Amino acid sequence: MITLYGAEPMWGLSDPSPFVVKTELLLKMAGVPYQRRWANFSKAPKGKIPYIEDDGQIIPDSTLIRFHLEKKYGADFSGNLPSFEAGAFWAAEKMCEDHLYWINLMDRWGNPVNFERGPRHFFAKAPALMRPLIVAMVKRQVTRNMHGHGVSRYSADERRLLLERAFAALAALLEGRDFAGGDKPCGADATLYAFLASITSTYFESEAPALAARHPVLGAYLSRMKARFYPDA
Ligand SMILES: N[C@@H](CCC(=O)N[C@@H](CS)C(=O)NCC(=O)O)C(=O)O
Repeated sequence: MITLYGAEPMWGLSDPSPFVVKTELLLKMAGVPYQRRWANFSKAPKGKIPYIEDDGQIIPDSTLIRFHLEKKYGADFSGNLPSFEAGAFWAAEKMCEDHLYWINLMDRWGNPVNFERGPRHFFAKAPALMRPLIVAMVKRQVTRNMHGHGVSRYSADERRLLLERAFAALAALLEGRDFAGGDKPCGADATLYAFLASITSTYFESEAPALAARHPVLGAYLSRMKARFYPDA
């Protein structure tokens, strides 16, 4: 039994980390039994979540986990897409992970109301005396990361423009198909769903849900994926 390390369902999502949700979907698609546990960051080989434990082997990183499932379990996430589509969807996955993700992070950590509503709860189990220090330290690190990535150097208006383009790109790719994989989901769907569901969550104060709603194809896609993979949620 594979153990998937992340957090737990919260904010209307299966996990606050879209990378964990992506990995959970890959496990579901591969049909490999798994259980979920809270991560211990000090045991995460890359200091990030998700990581999995498979028969004593620890594998970090959602994409490396995908490769592991392909290699060890023969999972086929390709959807047999023609090479142009496969390339376009791979690029879209990376846009979700390395671009949309950061705008989403900015929404959650950079907006004080959202921070109180969401990320603040990550620290609930920290010792009360140390908690303010730990919160300040982690916030400083996340702020540094967002500056290093560059997302926080954009104004809110600039981020909105980027988001509009990203949603338009995803809508164009999904137009006329039920899933990235065509009539059945493929690996790209794990990523597209995870990051779209996260950034369009109405749990937080954000313009993203309204911007995404301009593309009905995105809402329909999210509903289809949810019905398929989280029918009880
Ligand atoms: N490339 C990694 C990215 C994972 C990632 O960024 N996870 C975030 C949570 S959403 C994390 O653990 N951040 C902690 C950190 O950056 O120190 C993957 O695909 O799994």
